[in-house]
Amino acid sequence: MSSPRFIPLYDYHEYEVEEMRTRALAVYEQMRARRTVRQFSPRPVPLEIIEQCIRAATTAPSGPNLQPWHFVVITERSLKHQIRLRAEREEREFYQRRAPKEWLAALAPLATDEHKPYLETAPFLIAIFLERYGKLPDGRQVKHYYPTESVGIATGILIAAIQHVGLVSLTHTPSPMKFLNEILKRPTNESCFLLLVVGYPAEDAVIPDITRKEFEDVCTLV
Ligand code: IYR
Repeated sequence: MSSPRFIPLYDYHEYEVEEMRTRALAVYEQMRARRTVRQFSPRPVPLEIIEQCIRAATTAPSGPNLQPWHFVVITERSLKHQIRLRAEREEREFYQRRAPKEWLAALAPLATDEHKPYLETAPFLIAIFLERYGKLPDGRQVKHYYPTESVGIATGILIAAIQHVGLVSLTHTPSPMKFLNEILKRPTNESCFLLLVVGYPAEDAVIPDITRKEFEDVCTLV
């Protein structure tokens, strides 16, 4: 085992409190404007923008820095078509049979159903895979710690980055998502965590008239 190596915290930047206040408000205003969108424009988005957002996501903290994620960027028409067909098949099962009544009741304000046209309309689908364990070149397995939390944090950063560049996203979780391993040829140590749909909103996009909880109800100072 080599001994741990430390270097100075070279990229840290401190701001004056007044500047912090401005920045805290700005980040809130920006995140507050984020809404999950289900109607996408087919307008193309430069790939480099998406790649840069994914680079931001890959800076996420992870259980002993094992970075247990893999991002698959899907642009190819036929792949999107296959994904839509398979997702809609799972969703049909979900809405017609699998979903408990309470779940359907919780989803009612969103008016979602098994039809997922946006899986083909949006310019990008990003399948975020979670590596349940790592694999060394010689085939040995590496245990991963807190992979769900790690990939969840990376996904949060990705969603924030997409908002920051002026695009919209939809977090989509057809369940089960195993078909994505098949279609995208991902190895068995990976499970799809989330399918993120990304692009510009359709010009006539609408969003459900729902609200966020009050700050006081979700934050306690002790
Ligand atoms: N996966 C289904 C159902 C669904 C589930 C949750 I949790 C949502 O927040 C929204 C929808 C679908 O995509 O329709």
